[in-house]
Amino acid sequence: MGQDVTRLPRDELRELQDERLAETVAHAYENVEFFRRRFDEAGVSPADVESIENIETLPLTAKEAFDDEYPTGLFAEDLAEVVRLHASSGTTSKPKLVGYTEGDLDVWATVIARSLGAVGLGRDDVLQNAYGMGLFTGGFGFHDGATELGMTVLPIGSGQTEKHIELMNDLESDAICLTPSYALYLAERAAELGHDPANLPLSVVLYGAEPCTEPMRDEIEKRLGAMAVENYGLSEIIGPGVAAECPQQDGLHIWEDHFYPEVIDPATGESLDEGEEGELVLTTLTKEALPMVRYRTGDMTTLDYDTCGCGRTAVRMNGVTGRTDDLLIVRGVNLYPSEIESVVLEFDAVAPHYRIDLDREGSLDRLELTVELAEGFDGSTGDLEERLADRLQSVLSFTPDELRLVEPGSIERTVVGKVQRVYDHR
Ligand code: DLL
Repeated sequence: MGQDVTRLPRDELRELQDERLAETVAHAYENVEFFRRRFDEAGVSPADVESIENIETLPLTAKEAFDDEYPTGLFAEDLAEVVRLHASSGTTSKPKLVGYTEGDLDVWATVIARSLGAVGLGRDDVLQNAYGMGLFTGGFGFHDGATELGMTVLPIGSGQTEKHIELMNDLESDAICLTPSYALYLAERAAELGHDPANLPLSVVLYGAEPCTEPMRDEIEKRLGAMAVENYGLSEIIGPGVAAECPQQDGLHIWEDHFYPEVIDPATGESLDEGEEGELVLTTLTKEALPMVRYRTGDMTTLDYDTCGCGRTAVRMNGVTGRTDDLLIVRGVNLYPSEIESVVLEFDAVAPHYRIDLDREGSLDRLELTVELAEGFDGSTGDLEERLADRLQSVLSFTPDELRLVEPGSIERTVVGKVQRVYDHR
């Protein structure tokens, strides 16, 4: 077996990245008019980019590029070379259309296989894929990666909860990949059907595609009686497979031989140091159909370059704490929904289901927080409301204008696609 690239001494990895960055920049410049124009405007020619040291001379790429260049203006290969398209649904804009060559699909399968292998999965294991099999990158991404690893894959997809539970029991499936909100729903549904969710055969739950705080992860582990590990990625870069947790559960390893990460201050675009929280910026190092240079993901995180407890040298990103566009500014207080989630889930008396509604009353913002009570709660709701409000005030210096505790099961569950917890009616 060749050397494991995720454990390379960092200077050796850097040499590989230097080489691949230069190739990517040349490829993007020669084949994508958008990049040629942007690099010319910034006064950088591909010949100037010899190593990662030069990366900051390159312009950042904003999400709007996908809209401006829709449908395939960002592609560096003809459609004849492109063997697959996926899309991420933009809520306000056109879908972001992303293309893959045969080579890109190989890379994708490699990085997902690596992510699955990092948690000990392999040929002898059965994976249930609960991500949507379609234009969304989650389903096909995991399918191809698990196949590459030689796992036995069940492409059930999203929304077929009973089928998942039935087949899981019959086949003694070891692992499932799904969104964190669907993981909780699966546990709930299994209980309704008379199973003890903690006794389902799963040993690994791979969750991703949505934010998930640590207390939410703890809930998933407790309810499903399995280790829950996080996966991260985005369509514009490749899909899932950009970064994955190992069993240390201490940050997600970015597969840096394919994706080069930076963290910037989202307001100024300045690069931040290791450990400082900011917006994750990614550059693809091996993509053919859709090379991306310094792409602003909109996801907030920090990077940690210390060698992980698992021995891998690959940099780790923290779980995404929020998106730059998730930031709620309510009466001058800056809040991320994830911060509210972390406080709410400290309370055993509530279930991990909540929603945030924002309204405007006159010139004032109004935030209403609705939280579900835990099954079997028989205490005083007035008292619980007060304790929740006090805790939010002391941790976040913020009290919702209205805090509502509702019966278990009354907040709608998301069975297909990504959960929405914030409703901005302003
Ligand atoms: O969600 C790819 C994916 C599929 C990742 C399955 C992991 C598992 P998009 O639909 O393009 O791709 O959405 C990408 O989702 O920029 C983040 O804001 C969010 N996201 C993805 N993974 C995580 C995560 C897929 N682990 C956008 N934690 C990203 C928080 C995540 N947010």
